[in-house]
Parts: sequence; structure tokens; C-alpha cells
Amino acid sequence: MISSKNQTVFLSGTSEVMDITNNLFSELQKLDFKPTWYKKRFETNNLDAIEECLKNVEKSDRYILIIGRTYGSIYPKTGNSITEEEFKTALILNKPVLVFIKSEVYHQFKIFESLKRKSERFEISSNDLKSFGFDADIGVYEFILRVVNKRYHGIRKIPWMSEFNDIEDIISVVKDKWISKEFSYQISKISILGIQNAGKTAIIYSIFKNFLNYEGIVRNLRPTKGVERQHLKVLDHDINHFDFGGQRRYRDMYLRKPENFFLLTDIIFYVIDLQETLWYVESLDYFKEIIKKLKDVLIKNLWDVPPIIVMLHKYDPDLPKEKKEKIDEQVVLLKYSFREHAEGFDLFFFKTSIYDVSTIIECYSSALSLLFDKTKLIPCIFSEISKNQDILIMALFDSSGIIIGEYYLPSVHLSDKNKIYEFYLKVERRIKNEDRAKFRFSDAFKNGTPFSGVIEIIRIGQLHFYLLIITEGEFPQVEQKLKNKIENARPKIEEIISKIIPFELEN
Ligand SMILES: Nc1nc2c(ncn2[C@@H]2O[C@H](COP(=O)(O)OP(=O)(O)OP(=O)(O)O)[C@@H](O)[C@H]2O)c(=O)[nH]1
Ligand SMILES: [Mg+2]
Repeated sequence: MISSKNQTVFLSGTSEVMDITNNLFSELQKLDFKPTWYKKRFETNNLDAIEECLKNVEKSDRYILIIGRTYGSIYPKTGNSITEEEFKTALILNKPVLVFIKSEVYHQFKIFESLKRKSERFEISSNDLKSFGFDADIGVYEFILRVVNKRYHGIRKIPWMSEFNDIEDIISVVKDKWISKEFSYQISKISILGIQNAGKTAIIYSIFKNFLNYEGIVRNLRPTKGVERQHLKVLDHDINHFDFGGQRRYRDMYLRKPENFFLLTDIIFYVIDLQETLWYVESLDYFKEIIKKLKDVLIKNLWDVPPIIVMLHKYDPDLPKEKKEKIDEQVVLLKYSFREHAEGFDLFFFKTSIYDVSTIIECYSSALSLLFDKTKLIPCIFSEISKNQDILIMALFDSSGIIIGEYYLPSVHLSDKNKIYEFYLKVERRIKNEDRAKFRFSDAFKNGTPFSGVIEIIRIGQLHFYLLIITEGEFPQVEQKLKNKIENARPKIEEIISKIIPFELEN
């Protein structure tokens, strides 16, 4: 079972907020965290103490920053405050970070920010601020502005921020963000956006491909009216998919009330139809509007910035060569425009088509790996297991057919990889229907090389996973080899999955 037990939390703040920090220290201990903080670093001329302090940020599992009225002592090497250096270190090392800002300072910052936005070149002096009744160091507002417009070392994630009045405010956020959200039951929200006819609903159907007559349904889809919700359980996490109908009247409705629609989204899929070149501009405009509204909503509510997956869709496998080349050229420009509009967001691009389901699964699986960070471990282990051996492919699927981790020998051709995906989807259905624990098969790649593989069910608690291993050769020669591989992989996979799933499997 994963728990907050023994997770070290680095507390950072100037001496002004020492009371709060001390209080927080004992409150965190009550929650089984191991807080640390370094008073020695306030002696600015003691460079060793500061270096040591930064090392301790590195060693900590998590990081909390408390911002009050003072910017704090300066770290001579960079000219930034020591607290800002600590914050930077935590962010660069991708530690879970929470930032708390004293309420009054936060409200003053909002005014500071809007002044700055109105006149970027206009210098605001400390005296100006004092005359407005601002009572924190100007360095504090500037620091918060840097936090919000995060650009340190190319890291664009805005950390989770919250204003606070007292210690209770801080503790309730810590519980919400670090205890209830990460360590227990969690429902994720995926929003699927794009203009009319882009293929959003069809994509959802192909993710939920367990429908009978899937192809027939997808060809005869009607425009989605408003927002429709679809639920899917992956790796025992609940994921709600919000399919935002893309007709203009609905789009206007979402943009008018962005708070009602866009908040609390963990991932955004933005779908654009590559074949309808005439609608590119309309689609980009909609994207631009969404980003604008989203930014306002996020900043106002101090919410996390969700990653955006752009699905360059209807990139069908059987597109005529000429059309495909034209689209490929356009894609370069499209990507550029998307990036330009979505500064500050993490953008990922995938070319997809419902006529090559593997493209959608791959895109969706990558998106999920953003939700469940630890799934990245599986490909590493697979590559380890496959090393120096002639394993061509190793993949682990969840019972809904989503890839949790995969390893491909680099020489495996893309079209062969796709062939195997398609094949896998068919076999998976058979395994389920016939309630089998194992499935063996042999076939040949495009170039004639024979391959053989096994799909085996791994049961962990209530959950089922499918492990696929493919090697060159034919049965029965490869029988023993595959068996060894699976025996080798199984305990490691079980170990990782039990780390990913946030509750005790015995229950
Ligand atoms: N060629 C091709 N057609 C697709 C693809 N995906 C979806 N379509 C078709 O595009 C049409 C529109 O698909 P929908 O999924 O209804 O589009 P939507 O984005 O949900 O549209 P709204 O609900 O109006 O916003 C349907 O006829 C689909 O069959 C694809 O990958 N390739
Ligand atoms: Mg639709």
C-alpha cells in the first residue's frame, strides 16, 4: 500500500512566516509526513549552509513553499532569494510542489499582475506599490509572477497554488492534494474538444471498442448535443470522458461559461480533422478561444494546467499518396500554430484515424501515462528483460485494451507493429469470451520472417492484465523461450502494478 508515511516534505519560506512553518511542521508529522526545514540558511553569508539546504530539497520527496510579505535574503550566486532557489530546485526535479500565498498578498498580487499586463514596459516601483497600499516587498509580487508564468529551464508547469489565512487552510489543501487525491480513490476527467464533425465521438467509441457493430455505429454518428459523459475504468482508476459537441451554438455556450465546463480537467484532447482543410482556421480559432478562457479560469481558481493532446485526426491509412503528402505539409504549419496559441501548456501531437485503431490506442495510452506517472516504469523493465535476447515485442494491456507499457525492438517495422495491435484486439476478445488464461499464435511479418507469441493473463486481485510477448521463430522451438520470458517478467510486473494501484489488493 502506498501511503504518505515517511515521505519527506521540504518546507520553504522566509523567517517572517516562521510561525506558520513551525505549525505546519507538527501538523505534517500528524499526517505521517516527515517535514524538514533549515533555519541555518537565514545566515546569508553562510554559503555552505545554503548549498546544503538546496541538497536537502533534492533529497526530499515533496516541497511546500509559503509566501508572505518578505522576499527574503538573497543567494549571492544568482541574485534570487534563497526561497526562490529552493523552489526552482524542487520544480526542476519534478517534485510535487504546493505553493501557499498569504491572502492579502495574493489579492494585491492580482492587482499587480493586471497592472503589469496592461503595461508590460511600465516599471512599477516600490513606492508606487506602497502608495496603493501594498505592504509586501516588490520582490514578492515579481516572484509570484514568475511562478505563474513559469519558464524555469523550459519547465512550463505552473505548480498548485493557493491563498491562505491560517494553518487550517494549508492543511486542508495538503490533505486534498496529497492524501485523498494521490493515495486513494480518484476520478480523472478527460475533456475532448474540437469543432463539429472532427471525429470526437468516433474516437471515444474506438477507445470503448467493446461495442458490437462498432464500425456501423461510427459511420452513422449524429452531432453530439452539448456535453456527453462516458465512463471507463483503467487500471482501476475511474476516468470520465467529456465529449464536447462541437457545433457552434454549443461552443459559444462553453466559452461563455468556461468555469462550468473546463475546470478540473486532468487532460484535454483537442481533435482536428486533417482532411477538411477549409475548416482549419475555424478549428484553430476555437482552440485559441479555449486556451484564452482556460488560462483565465485556471489562474483565477489557482488550478493545475492540464496537458493538451492534439489529435491530428482522420489521417487514414488509405489516404491517396498525394493527399497524404499535402496533409503532411499542412501538419507542420498546424503544429506551429497550435504551439503559438498554447504557450505555457504542455502540448503533445498524435496523428490518428479510427481506421487504424492502434493510432488511437497509442495516443490514449500516452495520455494515460501522464495521469499515472508510474506506468513509465513498465517499459523500462520490459527493455531490461528483453535485453540481449531476441524478444521483438513485449506489451502489457489493461482489461479495457489500453496499453500500460510496451517494448519494441527498434527494428520492428511500424506496419508490423500495427498489424500486431489489430491482431491483439481480436485475440483479446476471444480470450475474454472463451475465458482462457493463455493464447498462442504464429504468423509472419511483411518481409516473411515468421514470429510466434503468447498472450497470457496476469491476475492481480480483482484485476486482469494481458501480457503479450513475441519472438522470432515458430512453435514448438520457441515454446521454452517464451515460457522462461513470461516467468521472468511476471513477478516484476506484479510488483509494479501493485505500486500503481493505490490500495491494498488483498481487499
Ligand atoms: N475518414 C475518417 N472519418 C472519420 C474518422 N473519425 C471519425 N470520422 C467520421 O467523421 C464523422 C464525424 O464524426 P463524429 O465523431 O460524430 O464527430 P464529432 O467531432 O463528435 O462531431 P460533433 O459531435 O458535431 O462535435 C463521422 O461520419 C465519422 O465516421 C477518421 O479517423 N477518418
Ligand atoms: Mg460528437
